Amino acid sequence: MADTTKSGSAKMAANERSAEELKEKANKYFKEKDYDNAIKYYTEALELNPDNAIYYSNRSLAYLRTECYGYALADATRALEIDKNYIKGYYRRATSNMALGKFKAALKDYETVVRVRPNDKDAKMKYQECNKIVKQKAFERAIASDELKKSVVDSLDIENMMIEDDYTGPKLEDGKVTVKFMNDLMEWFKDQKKLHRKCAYQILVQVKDILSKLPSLVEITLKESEKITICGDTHGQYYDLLNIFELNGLPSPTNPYLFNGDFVDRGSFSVEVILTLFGFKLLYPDYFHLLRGNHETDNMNQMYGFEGEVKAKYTAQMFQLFSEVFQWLPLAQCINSRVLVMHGGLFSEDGVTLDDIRKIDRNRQPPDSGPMCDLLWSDPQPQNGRSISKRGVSCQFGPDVTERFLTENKLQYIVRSHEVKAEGYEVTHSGKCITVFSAPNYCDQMGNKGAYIHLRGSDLKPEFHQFTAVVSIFLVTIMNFRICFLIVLVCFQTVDVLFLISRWHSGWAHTAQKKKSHLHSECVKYACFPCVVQVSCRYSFPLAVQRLIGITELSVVCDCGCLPWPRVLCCLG
Ligand SMILES: [Mn+2]
Repeated sequence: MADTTKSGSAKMAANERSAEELKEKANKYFKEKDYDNAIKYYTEALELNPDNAIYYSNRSLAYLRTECYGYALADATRALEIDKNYIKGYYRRATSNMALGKFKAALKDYETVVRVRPNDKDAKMKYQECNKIVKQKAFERAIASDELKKSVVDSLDIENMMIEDDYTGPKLEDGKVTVKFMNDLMEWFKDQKKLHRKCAYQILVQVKDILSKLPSLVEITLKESEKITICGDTHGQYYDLLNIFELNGLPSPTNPYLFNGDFVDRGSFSVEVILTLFGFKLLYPDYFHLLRGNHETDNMNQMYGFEGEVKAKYTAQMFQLFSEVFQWLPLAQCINSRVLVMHGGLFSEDGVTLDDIRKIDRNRQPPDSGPMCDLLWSDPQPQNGRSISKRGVSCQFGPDVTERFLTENKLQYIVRSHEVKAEGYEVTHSGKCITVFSAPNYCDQMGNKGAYIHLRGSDLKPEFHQFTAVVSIFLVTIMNFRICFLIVLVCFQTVDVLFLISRWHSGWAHTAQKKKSHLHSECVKYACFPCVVQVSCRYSFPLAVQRLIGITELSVVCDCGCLPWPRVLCCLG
């Protein structure tokens, strides 16, 4: 008996040692930003030593980096179950909750940290930032009920908006989108010029009208000889969108398209992407189709850049109108009663029918659960059954779930988007669940291909076409903003000197300097170069100076929570 205990504890000690080695290995991968391998080795370490809070906390951070917020939250929670005094665990859990938009839960964790470490200034700052958001949300909710049903459209006087004489860009012809307008618009946007706000409003009002007349489930029929192109996420990558049209031809009645959601956020040219897509919707309402993605929602737009971009390029009021239009985007599309297309995937429960989709009252922000949420958020998984979502929203569904759904609804297969794939597409569930993603080199760093699918009326067989990223936003931006760059850089240098001079007395310089120290190099990973400059500026300049040199709102991605959450925006002046 004594012997077995002894060898048992010896084995445990050996396990702990090898677990430590695995953790070290994982940490190394993490440092190299190879998060998938980091997760792999943290997981192996946890198999050997499942009661180590640090391993869970580290894996949680790796999950945060890969945006698997559901898993990150679970790991942080587990770390705290093991060791409730583990401060990092609270930080991780708070960050996960922030990312999931659960600000109250995050606040509670920051509260704990502040209580335990009353002298930790960093914790205090995060607590205050979070508290501000919670209060702001409460305020928004309080005023929201009064404004219910009131549309921005009612408060606009588009007819009487003046187009200044010096505006040489495209204009709608007699208030209508034409082929010429679309061609001019794409050229105009290509040169990074701004469409006049009157034209933007005209497009939005008209497209809202068209979309609101569509059912939540759009059904189309392709004749034998006809073909449709299905594209996945485009995420504000305007030059890649133009490349799709270059490779596959411009939209037309003989070249119909379906764009499967996530047009905006992340990329710097979301306004250009969405206005171009809306323009084509107006031009060919029956041959150009748009479905809603999880990023055509207020929460996502607030966190991932679109709201900031619209405010910078136009106004907050215009963002409100975008939001109204997004709420009318259909949720799914059925082709020849055989192929079902949606952004996310299938449902958290069996038994959902096409009729249930038709009946969804979609003119709203998606709820936290239920069919509407699932259509926008779920992901397929290789194993049978369902599991909790890595994202922390909706679920993951297995091949058996897909099979049952297809049989019950007499369908052949589903096409969805929502996940970046190295090849731009992926065929899973024995060919019954297809993913298509059309944002190559996603976030300027994933190195993935983009793809689109051709579907012909004759056989409905998916035909995949891949493409690579045209030109990095980095280069385009450098070319177009090089002068602004220099100015900003010079200003930045100057301010740094100013810091030195004014350190002894200036209040704002002190605060700014302190904040600056929270800028981690990691934070700028989603930002392109001008953003990096802006990020620095945001921390260095008082607001008035920021406005003066035309820096717009910008925050950064940071797991350490140095800012509540990213509003990445590349926009100088
Ligand atoms: Mn998505």
